[in-house]
Amino acid sequence: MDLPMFYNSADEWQRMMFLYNAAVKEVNTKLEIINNEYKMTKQYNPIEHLTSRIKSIQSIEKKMKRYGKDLTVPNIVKYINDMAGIRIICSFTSDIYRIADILKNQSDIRVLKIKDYIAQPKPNGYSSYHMLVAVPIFLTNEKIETKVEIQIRTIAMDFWASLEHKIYYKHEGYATEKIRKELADCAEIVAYLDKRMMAINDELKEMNKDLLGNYTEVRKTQDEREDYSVIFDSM
Ligand code: 0O2
Repeated sequence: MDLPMFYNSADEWQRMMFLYNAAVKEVNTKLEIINNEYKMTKQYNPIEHLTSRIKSIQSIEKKMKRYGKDLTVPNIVKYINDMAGIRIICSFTSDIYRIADILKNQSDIRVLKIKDYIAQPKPNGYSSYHMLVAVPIFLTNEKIETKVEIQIRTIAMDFWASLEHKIYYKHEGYATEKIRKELADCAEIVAYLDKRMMAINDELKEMNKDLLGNYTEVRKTQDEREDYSVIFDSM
């Protein structure tokens, strides 16, 4: 009789954590490559910074309780989508969709779910782009698709979310109606700020394009001059 590869829950737990850690590494590497390519080819980095984490046991317990499920490894794998989480912070909203599209187009990434809380913010004002993806983890003898939740947001959205997380999201019922209202107002300001910053950035890009256009013209005439000088010298 074949022995199951992982025959008790401690081993199952260890294997699960190993896979989620590997998945975070895989996606982090992909993102680093994308950002470096942008830096090399466009002198621009769409990713301001990124953080990653494996969900804490307290957070897992809380979520499983909320879902009314027993705390078992198969249940965690099945019901908790954000065991492996990566948060990407961008300067502009356009970068968010750019990064999301690049990831979606990678052949080894399978998109399982998209939640666009930017197009449709949550009633409390929460705004962020969530992608649930499966990435293949290649082991010695098998390939295991592992889920990673990728949250992509601007610096301003992140500022709002981390404050809201601290004062309300984790302690439902704790915040007063006034605080809730204040937060919703701030979320609107954040959305407005992001729009204005992106408009400034678009304007700068247009100006740069014009400048670069002129620069290319100057280079061309200089290059032509240099070419002539080579011809003249050799005559
Ligand atoms: P923590 O502490 O960040 O880990 P689903 O994935 O569809 O089964 P879930 O998990 O509710 O259901 O998915 P969703 O809506 O994508 O939210 C997942 C994560 O997004 C949360 O993880 C938060 O990190 C963040 N998030 C969602 N809504 C809010 C919000 O209103 N405010 C803030 N600040 N963050 C939010 P966790 O596990 O809930 O928390």
